[in-house]
Amino acid sequence: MQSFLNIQPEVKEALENGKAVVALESTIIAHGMPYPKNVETALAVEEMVRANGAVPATIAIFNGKCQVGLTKDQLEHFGNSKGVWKVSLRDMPFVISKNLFGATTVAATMRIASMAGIKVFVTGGIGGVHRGAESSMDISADLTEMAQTSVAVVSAGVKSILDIGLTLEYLETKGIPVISLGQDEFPSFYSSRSGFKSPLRLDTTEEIATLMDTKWKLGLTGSVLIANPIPPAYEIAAELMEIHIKKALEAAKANHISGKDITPFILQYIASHTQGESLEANIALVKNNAKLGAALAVDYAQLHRKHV
Ligand code: PSU
Ligand code: MN
Repeated sequence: MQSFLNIQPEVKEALENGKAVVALESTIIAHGMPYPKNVETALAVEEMVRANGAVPATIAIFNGKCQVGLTKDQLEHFGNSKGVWKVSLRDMPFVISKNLFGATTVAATMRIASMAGIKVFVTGGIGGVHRGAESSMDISADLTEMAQTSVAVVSAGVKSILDIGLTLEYLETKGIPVISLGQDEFPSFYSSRSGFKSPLRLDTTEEIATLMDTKWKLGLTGSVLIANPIPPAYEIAAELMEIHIKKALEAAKANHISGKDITPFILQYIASHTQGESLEANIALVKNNAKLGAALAVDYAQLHRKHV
């Protein structure tokens, strides 16, 4: 496995010394936001992780290697080139064996983070059960990966392009604790509300770190999903987003978009039909998640050192 992994020296040193490290995904850079905002955001998110006491490790597949920690030039490459694959678990063996370049989804990023020994991962929104999944069977590999890989995922909840109710059911089936920070309602990415009660609520990163530590010490493998509500100043009303989402879903159907292209298509459609407002919200919430993820990684590292 080591021959497939390439861990940047700073990240390696931090991991060897039990310091806090936060994994970050690259699909959000290559396929989730337009250039150059995507690269600016990726750098700002890394800076936010550092400012809060942890070492950032952005993960991608670079020339067939699972790269843990990217240089500025590598980030630029992922943000600004056309031939970058969107890599979920299914695509990993192909992209790696062909020495290609791939931006990793939540599922693939978690897996590579786990190979490297990283326990906290920050993203914007996870993939989940799509609307209409009862006939399309479109369920993201992010969920099955969260069922088995022991890396905590910090998100802003689940975007309502998905069926939030069914996604929460699936997470329950797979034994994944879902924690909303500081509120009883589960947030829905652009909005702090979703209409669904959060399965769990915790108010501090210390409590979340203790829950992670307890879960994994019990031998319960798999993720913990942390839902961090978007900062109020950037919220977009759920009713307003629903109009755009409905149109995006119709456009996806009309254009015969299928499989792995559905999520990026819908995200891009919404971004281009909301005059950039959704992009600004997206950037703000990812930074907010990076701050929380770094604090969580610091608490988890401290707890883990004490208990070893
Ligand atoms: N949801 C978002 N933003 C994103 C994604 C999902 O709000 O950028 C990306 C993530 O990389 C996620 C992936 O892991 O899409 C899920 O794709 P799929 O539904 O094809 O599994
Ligand atoms: Mn899918």
